[in-house]
Amino acid sequence: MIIKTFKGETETEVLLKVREELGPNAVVSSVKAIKAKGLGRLFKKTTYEATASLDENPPEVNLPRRESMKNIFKNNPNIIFEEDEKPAQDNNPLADREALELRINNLATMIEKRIGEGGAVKNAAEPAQEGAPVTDTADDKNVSCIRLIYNQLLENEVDEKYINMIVSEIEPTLKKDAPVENILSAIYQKIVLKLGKTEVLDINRGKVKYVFFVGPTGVGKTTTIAKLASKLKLDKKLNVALITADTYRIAAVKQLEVYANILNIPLKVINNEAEMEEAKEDLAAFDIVLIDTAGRSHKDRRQCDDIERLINTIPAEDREVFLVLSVTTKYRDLEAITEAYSEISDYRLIFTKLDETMYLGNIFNIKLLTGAPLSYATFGQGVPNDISRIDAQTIAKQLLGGGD
Ligand SMILES: Nc1nc2c(ncn2[C@@H]2O[C@H](COP(=O)(O)OP(=O)(O)O)[C@@H](O)[C@H]2O)c(=O)[nH]1
Ligand SMILES: [Mg+2]
Repeated sequence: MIIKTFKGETETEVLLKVREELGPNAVVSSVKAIKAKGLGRLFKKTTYEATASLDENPPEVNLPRRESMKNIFKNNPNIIFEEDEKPAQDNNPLADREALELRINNLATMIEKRIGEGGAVKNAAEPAQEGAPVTDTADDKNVSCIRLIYNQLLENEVDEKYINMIVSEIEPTLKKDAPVENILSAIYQKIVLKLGKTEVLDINRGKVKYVFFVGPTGVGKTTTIAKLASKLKLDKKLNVALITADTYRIAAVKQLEVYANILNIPLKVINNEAEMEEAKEDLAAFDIVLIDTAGRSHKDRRQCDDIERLINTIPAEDREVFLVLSVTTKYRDLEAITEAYSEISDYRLIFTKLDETMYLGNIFNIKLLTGAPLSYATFGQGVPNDISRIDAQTIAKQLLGGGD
């Protein structure tokens, strides 16, 4: 059992420190306001102190491999917002040559080992067609290497049509008997380029102010809003407000209310576009407003129209829209969902629940299907830390099986 005291200037700050250091299983036993004593009290602010404990041997809930996915994303270099001070993230997603080469070499070693074990050759051996020319062994090696990578991508749930697309794009560029590294590198680079540049929230003052989160129920919209609101308020010291249009379930409003209270930021509940206009007036002085929507059935066209109308109360240049999807949803269902949201223009993609699967193919599939920019990945229920910018190289490496 770990027992620790945490100090901070506000109650929220202290509670977030507890969360950050001890994680979501921490139990807070007390929070005290500490008033400065003597003459100092005239100048010093009240501070807060919380005592929290954590049982280090809780019942096992996470599969070890799940935990590793979480670690992979936690360790990503992470700029969560576009800002004035920092240079925008490198435009060339393949810029970091050294890191790239290291990754390719590791993957190539793995693949060479598998080819050595004969697994690939067996996989690649298709029933010989009658009269087909006997391919030479050099070609065989290219084919078996590609076949192995093909299977790897398939296993990671990349849709077959996209694997075929990649393979057909790189095949003509390969020399006979190409080294495994070259084939792998070509595929890796294709994947990274197709994943494209990640686009996160731009918090340059005076830019986007209204940020909508849309998507099916239960994917993690509200939790994601809480994570971002917390970072915007506590790390970036911005004036954040929340709006929820998810009034269909009382619990949904309550859930956001809890976060609004912890963060000490206003929450407006709206039932229609007229109330949205009112909320806009009330929140005119805020830097950024995050808007939660109901995860209505994408099977109901009318409900999607509602969301569209709500979004259109804000001029395009003042808003950003994020479509939130869970990476654990089946690709066929994701196809139907994105189809239903296709009328909503210019959205970016957030993928949630990366901690619940080892197979990230959907991120690639949906990126190619929609053409929308990728933005955030979330990998746990922890507010605010289980979120990061999607890193194309990390995803590409995972898809090629470099995670283990
Ligand atoms: N494992 C996991 N659970 C998450 C993640 N994001 C949200 N959740 C959980 O998913 C459930 C639904 O989240 P919620 O934010 O209410 O979804 P919403 O209906 O889209 O607003 C809650 O139990 C969240 O704690 C994530 O990244 N990983
Ligand atoms: Mg919600």
